[in-house]
Amino acid sequence: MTYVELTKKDGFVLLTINRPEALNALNEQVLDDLDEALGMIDEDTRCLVVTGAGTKAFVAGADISVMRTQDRTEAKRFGKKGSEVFRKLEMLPIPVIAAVNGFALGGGFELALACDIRIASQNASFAFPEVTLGITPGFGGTQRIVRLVGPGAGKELLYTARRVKSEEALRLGIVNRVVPQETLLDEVFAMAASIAKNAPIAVRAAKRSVNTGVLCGMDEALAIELENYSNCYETQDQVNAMTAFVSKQEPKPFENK
Ligand code: DAK
Repeated sequence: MTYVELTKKDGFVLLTINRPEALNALNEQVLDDLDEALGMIDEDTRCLVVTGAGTKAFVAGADISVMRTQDRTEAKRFGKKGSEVFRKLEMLPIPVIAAVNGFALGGGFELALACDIRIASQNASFAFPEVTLGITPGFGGTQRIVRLVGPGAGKELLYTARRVKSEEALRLGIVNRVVPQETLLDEVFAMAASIAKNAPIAVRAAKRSVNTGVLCGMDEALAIELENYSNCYETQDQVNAMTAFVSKQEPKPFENK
């Protein structure tokens, strides 16, 4: 892969978009590499962290020099590719944390929105500049932002292209936490590690319940939760953890069984 690096950590994996000379902008090769990298996440991985190389940008958007030359057909194909890769990321069975270390603009904001959790550095900023370029977001941003912050706040960001700094992003609910850039990765790694030590079958079931249930009416969503919840029973991890609790023993590490 040319522009994406995967680094295995203890129980989780760090994925770095590595094209700092263009502030990690997304061209076809970056999207292909991202797709390939997501295909390499194995069953042992319990959490994924996504970040951008360097200290300036998470991802400064889709590559404008590529988009400038596209006609409507090519734009549709490029949008479809990005949309599918981001959906693949969103639908990974494991939690995904975006460590937003700088500009998250356009397609970069959309990439962060496809993750489950966003932690931002103090210098991070978010915007949809697409309408200043004569287009709209094309990698799922219009749909994910309104689901995250509601239609009123989401539409304001989409229509105005206003750049939101990390503290405002925190108030709007775009990010979960804001931390100094120097400690961003350490804090995100600590969160990834805390997820990784929990029962993987249960964590994945919780993600499935949220991702599927949020798109349904309440009755259907509760039925989905019930199914995912009851499927955790009779797993080795559930039996061992509850047995350890009632017998006041130290719980064993979870084995994903
Ligand atoms: N594309 C290509 N190159 C980019 C880039 C981008 N989005 N962002 C930055 N770069 C490049 C710059 O051209 C520059 O390259 P060189 O000139 O050194 O060769 C290098 O990165 C460093 O950038 P600057 O010199 O501009 O750095 P500054 O600190 O002065 O400014 C900046 C940083 C982030 C404020 C500025 O670079 C900037 O405004 N960048 C563009 C941000 C932006 O507008 N992003 C949103 C792009 S629109 C769709 C599919 C996808 C999308 C929409 C529709 N369909 C197919 C339907 C998504 C759209 C977008 O993402």
